[in-house]
Parts: sequence; structure tokens; C-alpha cells
Amino acid sequence: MARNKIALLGAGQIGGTLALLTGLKELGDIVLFDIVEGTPQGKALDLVEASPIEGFDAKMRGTNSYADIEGADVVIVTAGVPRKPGMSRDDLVGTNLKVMEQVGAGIRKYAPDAFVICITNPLDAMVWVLQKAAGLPPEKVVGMAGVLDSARFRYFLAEELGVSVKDVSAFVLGGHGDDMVPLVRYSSMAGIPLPDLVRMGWTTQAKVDAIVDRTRKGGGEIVGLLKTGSAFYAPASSAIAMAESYLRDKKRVLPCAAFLTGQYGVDGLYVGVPAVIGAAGVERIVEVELNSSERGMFEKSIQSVRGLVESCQQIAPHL
Ligand code: TXD
Repeated sequence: MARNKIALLGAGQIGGTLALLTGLKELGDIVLFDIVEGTPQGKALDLVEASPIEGFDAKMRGTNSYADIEGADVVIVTAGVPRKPGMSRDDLVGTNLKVMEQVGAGIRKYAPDAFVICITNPLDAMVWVLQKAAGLPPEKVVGMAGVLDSARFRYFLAEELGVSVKDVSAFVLGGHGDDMVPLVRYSSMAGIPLPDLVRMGWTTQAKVDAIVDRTRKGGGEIVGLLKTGSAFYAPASSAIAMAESYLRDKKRVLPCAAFLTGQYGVDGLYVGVPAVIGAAGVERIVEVELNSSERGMFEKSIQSVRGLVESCQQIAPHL
């Protein structure tokens, strides 16, 4: 059986990390695309030179031509600019919208059957633009943010509880912004709900509230430390988990920015919700029950996403 073909559009901090993880997990052959000449070619060559040491077999090539992504099974999009300290994700709309239109045209022409994972920020709006520009069915275009935000939430909880990260489950609903909704009620340690753990004295409500706040601001915390760009290791791992679930039909239930058609009372927007990812792409959306305070936070997050999409429509009325 021929190897999968994975196209990485953007060969920057996340793109290079995606390529390394794809090699280590032997997910398939890689085409690394960028508009900067030399960067994708140099990173691809450097990566395959690691393959004898790591023991993986994969073809990896760098390119500046969309034609080389022909027939890709999975496309992961990081093309665009990241934020710098003092910038919000929303400040990237003007620049990255135009990039998504270019990238979408390349996918439409050369990889119309691919499963497309968008990473570029502001994520909830950029995945919406990308799906329209590429013209692929909405279930084959998804945004990566929830797996990252949930991983941050899970890590902080595991650190606080003093247990393995493997035994902490949690997820975040809503947009990839500071008003995202980490769901305490649906978080657990080995199946024991987090609110019970507070009552059992494993942690306190104040510490849980602080972890929720740190999760919401997780991206900004790293931008503030790095100063020259944003997070890239955990974002890359998050997108690879989604790609692997598609390529290996694992049916994982992952929080992703998926296109809603009425679920959660939302129609026509990409929003972070738990979704089943399998060989057909987004195969099912999990519509969890929300209490009034959760619903209020979710609505606020939806409003932010709606506002971003409206800005995109003003910049590009044809979308
Ligand atoms: O959870 C999430 N979704 C976020 C997403 C987590 C972290 C980072 N987030 C966003 O991902 C970030 O705000 C950026 O919008 C993207 C990519 O972040 P990265 O850190 O990889 O940025 P880099 O290192 O600047 O890489 C971007 C590459 C760079 O090599 C540019 O030359 C290239 O994109 N680029 C383009 N490629 C193709 N076509 C066009 N037009 C283009 N413009 C820039």
C-alpha cells in the first residue's frame, strides 16, 4: 500500500515541528511548502537526514510550488504570520485572511480530496475563510485549537493534582480566544469528576479557577516569554493527533473547530466542539448539555467568533 502523502503549507516553527512528528510517527511522505525559497527545502533535507538515526522511512521534500502537493491525503496549514507581544490573535485577520485565500486556491486546485487541518490564527475565522476558499465539504476542513487548549488545561490540572497527564481528561469549548470555555464539570481524573475532587480535598475551587484562567491565557503566556513568536511544539502535537485520527480512522473524540449546522444553536460558523475524527473527516459532533453559566460563557465565545467572521466578510465581501 502506498504511503500517505501529507502536505504542510507553511514551513515555519509549527510546520517544521509537524514534519518531524510526522516522520517519528511514520504517518507518510511529506511535502513542505512555503513562499520563502530555501526554508522548506532546507528543513526537509535536514529532517530526512535524521531518519537513519530515528529509524523512520519517509520521503520529505521542500517546495515553493503548490503543484507539488498534488493528491495529498492530509493538508496542514500554518501559513501566515504569528503574533508578537502586545498583539491579540484578532490583529492577524487582515494579513492572514489573504494568505488563507491563496492557500485555499492551491488546495482547491491540487488537493481537493484532502482532509485539511487549519492552524493559522485567528483560528476560528481563518478556518472559515479556508473552507470557503478551498471549496471542500465542511466536514473535510477543520481547525486545530481545542486539542491544544485542552492539553494546556489537562497539563495544569495534572500538575495541581500530582498525577499522570494520562489520567486527566478535559476539554475546552468555544473559540480559540481568551473567552474560550474550559469545562470543569466535564473534566476528570481517572473518571472522577473534577468537582468531586474539590469536595474530596484534592484541590480547591480557587486553584481550579486559576487553572481555567491560565488555560484561557495560555497562548499569550508563551508569546510573552518567547517574544519573537508563539507556541509551536504543543500546537504541532495537537494537529498531528487530529491527522493521525483521520489517516488511521481512529474515531478519536477531539475538541476541534468544526463547522456547525445548528448544533449548540449555531449555524454556519466554525466553533470548538468535541468531534469524532475518522476516515470521513469530522464524522459526528458531540452536543453536550450546558448549564446556564456554561451556556453564558459559550455564547460570549460565539459572539467573538461571529465578530471575527464579520470582519473577514467586510475585508472580503465575496466570501
Ligand atoms: O492553536 C492554534 N491554532 C495556534 C495557531 C497555536 C499557535 C500558533 N498559531 C498560529 O499558527 C500563528 O498565529 C500563525 O498564524 C500560525 C503559524 O505559526 P508559526 O509559529 O509556525 O509561524 P511562522 O514560524 O512564522 O511560520 C509561518 C510560515 C512562515 O515560514 C512564512 O514564510 C509562511 O508561513 N508564509 C506563507 N506560506 C505560504 N503562503 C503565504 N502567503 C505565506 N505567508 C507566510
